[in-house]
Amino acid sequence: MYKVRADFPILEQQVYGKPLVYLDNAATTQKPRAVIDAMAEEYYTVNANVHRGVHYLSQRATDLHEGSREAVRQFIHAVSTREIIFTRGTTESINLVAACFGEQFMHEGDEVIVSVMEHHSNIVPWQLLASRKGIKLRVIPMTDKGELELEAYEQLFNEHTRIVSVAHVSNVLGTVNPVQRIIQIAHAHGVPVLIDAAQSVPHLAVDVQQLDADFLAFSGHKIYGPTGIGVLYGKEEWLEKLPPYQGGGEMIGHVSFEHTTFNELPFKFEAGTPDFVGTTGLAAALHYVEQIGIDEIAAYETSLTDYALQQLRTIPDMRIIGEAPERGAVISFLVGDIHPFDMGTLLDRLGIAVRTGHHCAQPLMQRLGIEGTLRASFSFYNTMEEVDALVAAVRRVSQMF
Ligand code: C6P
Repeated sequence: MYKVRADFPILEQQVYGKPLVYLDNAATTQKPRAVIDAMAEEYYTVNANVHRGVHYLSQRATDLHEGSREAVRQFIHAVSTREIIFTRGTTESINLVAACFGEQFMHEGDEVIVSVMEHHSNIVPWQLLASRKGIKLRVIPMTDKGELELEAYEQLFNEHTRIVSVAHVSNVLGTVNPVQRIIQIAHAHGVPVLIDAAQSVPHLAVDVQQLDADFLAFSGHKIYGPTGIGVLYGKEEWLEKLPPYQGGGEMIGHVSFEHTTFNELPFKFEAGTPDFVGTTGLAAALHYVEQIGIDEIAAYETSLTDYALQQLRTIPDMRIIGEAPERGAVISFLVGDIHPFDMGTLLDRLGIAVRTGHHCAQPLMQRLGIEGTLRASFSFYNTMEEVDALVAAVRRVSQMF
């Protein structure tokens, strides 16, 4: 795996005279040359607006853009490219479902089920809908180890339940939630499910058909692609029933002042000029990941995470936040009563980039009774030596307090 590091020039640098140890991959991943080059190449040689021109460059740009949609379809095993909507990222994808599904299928008193470990982007869009339409949020609780309580989840269903929206992998606890089971239970009640796959698609194989997910959202920048591009997968039967998200060019069939018709899927949900260079970058990133192999990535990152957990636990007063057995490449921790921000700032001076704070999951922090954590999150380009550097630095900093 170590040979891939050469593909990421940014990792070669030093910060404060120390080798950079980048362990903030859950926030965003670094970009391989293949992604940067594919985007630069498009700007240098192809750039033209898509779906609009009869001219050569526009047709080439359109082919690239639609080819990228096909690459996404293959990567998550969707049935059709009609089910792949390009968005700005996970946040916009979830907002789209909350707005459009909410508009069509939810009325005052109806309920959405989310979990206590959701990122704000899977809470606030539903709260906005609540303030517009008077719907209610119901919350799946979790154990102290950070596992969702499935019996309590089943109890939340009633005749008002319209949709379930849960994270596949927690960006704080690392817990891999049993989404297949969560979907089965929802479907047994006739309720569709949206999966927030921001932290799963980059790290483990995701097959929307096998999961039987109704909607699934992820971000390009967390899977080695560019910022500003993301995906909403939706089953065609659902997408057909939803109203458009935004109005503008691209999403229309015919416009007159008297009556406007809308474009077919997936364009109905893609108003305005799309980020067609971003989609090229995303496709290059997915191709890059496929070349390494998502199962190889999962296995390597698991060994890295297991090793890090084992080593971190040798530090006195270490508290790992999130002890679910099924976990991804994310470790949250606290040491004694050292404030995460203080520890994070000192780790930074030693070249170690981790995230500190509430990680956009304040209700989860409230459940845990803490204000925030330190969080190390891994990628396949991280090494065991970098884990050693993290552990040595945490030990050193904790001795200073
Ligand atoms: N979490 C983190 O450091 P966007 O910002 O749209 O690309 O992704 C939002 C999002 C949604 N769900 C989950 C589970 C996430 O982890 C994130 C992004 C980053 O944890 C930035 S706050």
